[in-house]
Amino acid sequence: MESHILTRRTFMRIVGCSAATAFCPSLLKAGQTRKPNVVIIYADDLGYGDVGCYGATEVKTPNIDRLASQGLRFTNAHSSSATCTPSRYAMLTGEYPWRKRGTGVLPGSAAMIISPGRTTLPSIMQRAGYTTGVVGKWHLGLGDGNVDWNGQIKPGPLEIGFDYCFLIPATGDRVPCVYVENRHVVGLDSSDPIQVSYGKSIGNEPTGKDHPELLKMHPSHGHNQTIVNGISRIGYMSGGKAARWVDEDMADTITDKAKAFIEKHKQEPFFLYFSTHDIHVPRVPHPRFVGESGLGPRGDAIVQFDWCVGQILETLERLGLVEDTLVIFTSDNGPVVDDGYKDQAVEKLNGHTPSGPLRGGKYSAFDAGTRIPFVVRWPGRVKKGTSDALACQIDFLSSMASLTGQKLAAEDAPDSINILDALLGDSPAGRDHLVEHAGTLSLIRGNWKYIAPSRGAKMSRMTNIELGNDPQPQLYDLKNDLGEKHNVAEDHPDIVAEMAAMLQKIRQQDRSR
Ligand code: NG6
Ligand code: CA
Repeated sequence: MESHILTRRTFMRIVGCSAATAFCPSLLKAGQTRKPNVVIIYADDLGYGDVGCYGATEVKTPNIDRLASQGLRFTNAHSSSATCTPSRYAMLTGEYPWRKRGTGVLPGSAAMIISPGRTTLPSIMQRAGYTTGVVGKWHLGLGDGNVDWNGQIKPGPLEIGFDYCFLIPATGDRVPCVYVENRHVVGLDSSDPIQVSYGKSIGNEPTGKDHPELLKMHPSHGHNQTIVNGISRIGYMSGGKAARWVDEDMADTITDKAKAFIEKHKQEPFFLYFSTHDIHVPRVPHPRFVGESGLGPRGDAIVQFDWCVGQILETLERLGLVEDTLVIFTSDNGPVVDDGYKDQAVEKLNGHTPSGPLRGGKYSAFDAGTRIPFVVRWPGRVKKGTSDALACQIDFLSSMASLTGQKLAAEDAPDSINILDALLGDSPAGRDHLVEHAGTLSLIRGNWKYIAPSRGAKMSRMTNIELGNDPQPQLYDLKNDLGEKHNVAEDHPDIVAEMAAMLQKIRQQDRSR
């Protein structure tokens, strides 16, 4: 005889939750079931066309492709900016970066630009009972403006909601070239103190400018200051010799730390922001990846990054956490080929198209600047397939608040929209509109993209990227012209006026949520 009593499993299925593990705050009392862990795998400068599941054929990314085949792949998802610091600022605060001065690409000596005490993505996860960690590239500043790398480094991630951090303080190409774990430089010998300068030269170590014969990789633009590990960087540093990183080991080092964090917190809900150095410059993969792609160091860095993704996925599998973990894979901004080192990226492209079908790249107002690979996997809960929903990393904060059953205060996360239904695949619709940031601002709404007039250079001579600047307004129909080849502003003055006014209004108000 068939029972009329619903088993918990059946009930969960009917209400749209996966069996045994799902967390439905609106349906279940706190503590009744386990919340999903959340892991954000955040690549650096990885383009829309750089991975197999987005059409790359010249470079193989089996782990990312596997993740995509098990999850939901977004075709219209964006970072908030076409460079790193502003994108990350937006992702962690839920605020458009252009609202705040000082959120541009930061030097390694910058103060932290997220004020302690404000609501952040990690702080809301902490509030929901998660153990929170960030491993990898930070680039949001550390300290209060006069950081002493030899003492306690504060404020930093631990002051804005992370319980643990293991950091590349700024970028791989910026000093200081050391790791920071929680509040201290790792492996520092106190008799060899670190000094850092972004102004005058400091110490007496050779620079790339004066001693190019010491370099194993030469700069193509900038990057000619202190030499660390045979590579000259942006900025000067002296001391800290024992603590300096070895670029070739960086992916292994941070992946081990990310795995250890997962392992350590496997019993509790955890939130991990795993922020890789790959595929940013300098591209110096471990020798075991050298030559693997046939595309030179840039392609090899993609292969290495894919390996890192595989390591995280295998760790979740080994610990039996796959069904309990929502994994998001994405990138902080679009692709660049020559970003300042002579690493054969241009010469060895071999037909590979980092931007895929999109125009522009990193730094650009065209869509390749900010439309990035974006996959969400949570087996049993996130519907598998493809989503065209308009999504942005700035929305993680509101969406994770919703996932964990929290209400945000009115002043929190001013531009973060709750798109949880889209992220889970329950709804084909994401945000209504999105403001994008590069040299100028753009507004995406439906099929239309409006790029506000700007006087900047049309083309970057350093990176050879079209920046999207134009003194005339630009309007593109992304549905029929994804590659933004035909500016139809003159054909649709009414739409241009409407979108310009809307952008102006969003700029004037201090919030859009
Ligand atoms: C640029 C650097 C580039 C990269 C970028 C930041 C030069 C000439 N170029 O200024 O190499 O570091 O800043 O990249 O120095 S990001 O992904 O962190 O935003
Ligand atoms: Ca970046």
